[in-house]
Amino acid sequence: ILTQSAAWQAALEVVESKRDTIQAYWRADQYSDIVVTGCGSTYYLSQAVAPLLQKQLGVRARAVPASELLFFPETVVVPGSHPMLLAISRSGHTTETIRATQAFKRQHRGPVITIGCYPEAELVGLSDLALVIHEGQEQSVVQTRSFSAMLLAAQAATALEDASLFERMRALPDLGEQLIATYHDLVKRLGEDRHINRFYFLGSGLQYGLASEINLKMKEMSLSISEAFHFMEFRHGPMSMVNEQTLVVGLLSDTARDYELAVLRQMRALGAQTLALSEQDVSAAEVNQAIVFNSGLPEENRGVLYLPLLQLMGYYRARANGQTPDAPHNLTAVVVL
Ligand code: F1P
Repeated sequence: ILTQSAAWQAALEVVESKRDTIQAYWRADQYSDIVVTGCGSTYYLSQAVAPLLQKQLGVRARAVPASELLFFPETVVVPGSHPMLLAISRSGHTTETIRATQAFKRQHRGPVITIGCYPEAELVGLSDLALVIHEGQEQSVVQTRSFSAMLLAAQAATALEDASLFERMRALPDLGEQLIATYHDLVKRLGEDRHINRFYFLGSGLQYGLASEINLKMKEMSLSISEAFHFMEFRHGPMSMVNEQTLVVGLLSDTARDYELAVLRQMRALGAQTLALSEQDVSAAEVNQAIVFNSGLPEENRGVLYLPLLQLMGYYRARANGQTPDAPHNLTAVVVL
């Protein structure tokens, strides 16, 4: 978790080295829409990347778990359409992702782009274009630095049209390190607070997939009760679970920030502790705690900043519970059928 800025640097370099090829794919008129797929963490990454592609490229994009694409392709691909596939997998060996990609290639003529961390992976061999971030490799079963490096690759790839924006993204590795230095104690304290016994992670738009992934980190590392919701959806039922032993974490967007802060205020009034992650300052009257980025980057490009501190919170919670975060209950690094 603490070494991921090196992987972010590498992700930016990989994207830059393939600049022309990536832009050629984005401009291509050979596809009608984009299907984004993966399993587990990389499905949640797909949930973060699909809305980004749709927003930035102006083409319909949808995230589905690889198993759904494999077993129920007719619920994903519209007959007569010519989709492009973006398959994401840290290992490049997960069975559902491989089989879904093979089936996609048999059934459709659209290009296959992949994002991963292992150059020799089977998935790379199935790709027309592979973005491989070797530096994203990690020994832990749960995905942490691999996830953020692959997310950054996707965000950087959609920023290539705007040279000055891409340049500004080069500040992200340093910003990430500064954030960890500033807020490490805060997330350690929250993670170790045994008074808290349920965690909710709220994110909307581009942040929903990130909230889902951080919820998964908390679950797999520490076996805590943890769930992710869209901000406003939380008020339609799930908030019945809120009490004084709840931590509600909000990954604030740029566009719906006022509504999102209102949800956090409401949960605080119901007794929850609240933590906001935000580009701009948040007053202490709004939330109990805030992590402020001050990156100067729009949410389309700063997604990685939401991750390391919340991954750390899951790590400290796991340690406080007596678990080994690198060896989670019932899990293996690669799931093969
Ligand atoms: C997908 C994945 C991981 C999860 C676990 C099992 O792997 O579901 O997200 O943490 O290790 O595999 P991959 O296809 O991204 O390698």
